Amino acid sequence: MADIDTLEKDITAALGAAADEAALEAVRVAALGKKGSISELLKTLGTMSPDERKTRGAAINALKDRVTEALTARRESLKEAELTRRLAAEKLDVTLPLRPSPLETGRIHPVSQVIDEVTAIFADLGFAVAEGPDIETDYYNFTALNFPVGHPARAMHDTFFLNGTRDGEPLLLRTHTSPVQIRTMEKQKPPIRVIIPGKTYRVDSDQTHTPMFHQVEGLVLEEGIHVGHLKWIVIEFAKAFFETDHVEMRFRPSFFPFTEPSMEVDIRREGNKWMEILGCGMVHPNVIRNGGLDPDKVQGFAWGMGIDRIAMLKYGMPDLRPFFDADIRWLNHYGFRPLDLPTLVGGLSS
Ligand code: 2U9
Repeated sequence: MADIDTLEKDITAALGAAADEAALEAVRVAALGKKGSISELLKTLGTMSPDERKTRGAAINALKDRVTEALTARRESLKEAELTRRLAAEKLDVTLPLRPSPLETGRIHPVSQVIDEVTAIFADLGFAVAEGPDIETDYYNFTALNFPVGHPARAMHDTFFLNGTRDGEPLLLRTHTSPVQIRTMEKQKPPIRVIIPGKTYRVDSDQTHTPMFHQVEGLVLEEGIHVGHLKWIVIEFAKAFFETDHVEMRFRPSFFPFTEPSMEVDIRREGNKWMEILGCGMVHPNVIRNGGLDPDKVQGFAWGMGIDRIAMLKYGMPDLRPFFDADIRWLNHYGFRPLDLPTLVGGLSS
C-alpha cells in the first residue's frame, strides 16, 4: 500500500500549495477526475483476486473520502482567507457628507414658482386650472372677445400671424390667454371658476417685454356676480401673493374690449411708488353671449396679469430678458429649491 501513501502525500502537498479556487479545482480533477490518479487506481481493482480487491478497494475508497474531505476543508479556508483580505482592503467612511441629489441642486424657475404660487392661492378659493392651445384662431383670440374687426385694439396687440387657416379663420400665436376662457364657456356650464396660466406672444422686445411672455387670467361666471366679488378676490389675491395683511391698492378706470367696466389695479410699494399688478373688469355682455350664455342670466368678472411682471415685482429682478436666457448663474441666484413647494399653510415662497 506504499503507492497509496505516496499518492496521498502528493495530493495533500498539492492541496496545501493551491492558492486559489482555480488551483484547487485542478488538484481535484488530477485526483478525482475521470482520468485522475485515484480513479486510475480504482480501475486496477478489476485485475486483482477477490481478497486483494477487498483490502485494496477499501483502502482506495478511504483515500478518496479523505481527499474529498481535505478538498472541502481547503476550499473553506481559502474562502475565509479571501474574505479576511477583502475586509482589510475595502473601507467605507460612513462619516463622509452625502452628495446632494439632483433634486437638491436643481432650481425651479421663478416663472414656474409664481405659477405654482398663484395656483395655490386660487385653488384655495375654489378655482380650477384650464389650458388651451398656443396657436389660436383670429376668432378665439379677438372676435369672440369683442374686438371689432379692423378695430385698432387688434393692432395694439402686435400679433404674430401664421401662415394658413383653421376653420376658415386666420391662425396666430395667442396674444393673451383669454381664448381659453371662451373655450371653457363653450365646454362647461356656470358656475365657472377657472384660472389660466400659460405662454402668450406679442411682437415686442425691450427691458420689460419679451416676444414670449406668461400670463395668468381668471374668470368667474355665475348668477348675481358683481364688482364687489371682483374687488374681494383681487384684494385677497394681492394679500396672499405678497404675503402681507396690509397692501394698499388702487383701482383705476381702464378699457378692455372684453370687460365693461374695466379697471387696472396698482399696489403701493416702498417710497410711495404705485405699481400696476393686473387688469380686470366685469365680463362684457357680448363676450358672455359669444361664449354661448345669456348675459341677462349670468354675470361674471375676469382679470389678467403678467406672470413675469409680478415675479419681477415680488422677487426684485430688474430685467425681464434673462428670464429666458437659460443662464445657470441667474437660475441659481433667482431660482427656488425644488422641494419647497408653495402652499398657503407652509408658506408660498419660504
Ligand atoms: C374672457 C372675458 C374677460 C381678461 C382680462 C385683463 C383685464 C388685463 C392684461 C394684464 C397685463 C394682460 O399680461 S397683460 O398684458 N390683462 O388687463 N385681462 S380682464 O378678461 C377676460 C378674458 C376672457 C372670456
